[in-house]
Amino acid sequence: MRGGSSRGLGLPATPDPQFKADALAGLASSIPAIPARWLYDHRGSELFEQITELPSYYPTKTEGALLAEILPELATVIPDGLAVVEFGAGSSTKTPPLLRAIDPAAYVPVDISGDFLEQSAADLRKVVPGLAVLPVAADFARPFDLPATVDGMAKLGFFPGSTIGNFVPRSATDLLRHFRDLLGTGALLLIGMDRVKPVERLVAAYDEPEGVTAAFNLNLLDRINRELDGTIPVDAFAHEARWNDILSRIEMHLVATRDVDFTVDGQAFAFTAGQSIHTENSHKYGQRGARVLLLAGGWTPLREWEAPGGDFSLILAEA
Ligand code: AVI
Repeated sequence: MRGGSSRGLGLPATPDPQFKADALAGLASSIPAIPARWLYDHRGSELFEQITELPSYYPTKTEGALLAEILPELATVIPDGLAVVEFGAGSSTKTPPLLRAIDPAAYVPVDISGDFLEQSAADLRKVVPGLAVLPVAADFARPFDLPATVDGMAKLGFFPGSTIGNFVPRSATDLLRHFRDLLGTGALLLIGMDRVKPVERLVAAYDEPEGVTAAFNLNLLDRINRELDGTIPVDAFAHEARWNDILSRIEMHLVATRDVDFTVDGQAFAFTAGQSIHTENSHKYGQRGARVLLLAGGWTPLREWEAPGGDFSLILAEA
């Protein structure tokens, strides 16, 4: 769930009002929780890129290898000359091979982070000459318009990385419906979904010895201190990755290691040792569950490709 705003050192002139509202309400809640989109300031986005390279974080590498393997087949099932719309494009490295294989007329990367977007659009124009690259700086989960140039073109939505897993199922179906409304009836969607697997592997992917995921999670507290005038003693919180079996998801938490008092934007908070702030969900799907989620979101699965051992899947669906 890439999102939020990244802004340099010190207090920004105007803190993001939604970040402030989410952080204050989330910390005051009886079950403290802050939406995962706020993990992705500039530092958080850098740390996430590092996470994707970690040996135990399998999703990015597994999906990349699977995509490379199925490109020739994808090229036969996806028509040429359509507009590819990538949701949360970031600094995606998966896209150039896909674009070369399916030969679209236009590519529309959509990302909230203007920095990443402009850089990757410029890189892409060099590696796929002749392709119309039409970046859109927007939060893909909220309403936005596609560039007029792609009006009338058939569309392929591309939503890799298992980012759908960062939405609770009800929001995930809303998001899929929003993609359907945006892309239109008859559009295609290629989506990456992470699968349920042994708990030890799941937890190891989100709490590794290198400590990068811990830094990614704890950066949220630094961000609150920096942008919302907080006094949170960051060293009094520890990263924890928990498997929630009934909800089929990895949860990231920041757990207080001692009793702490702090303020955020002048508001006082007290946490007791062991109390946690829930910061992210990463849902994992079984084969049938993934298909049902797509159907509930208005997409009919057409083809599915599985990584070895059923670790990850790429599904092509039609609106
Ligand atoms: C972006 N998203 C798919 C990642 C995931 O696996 O849920 C975010 C992440 N959080 C911790 N590690 C990776």
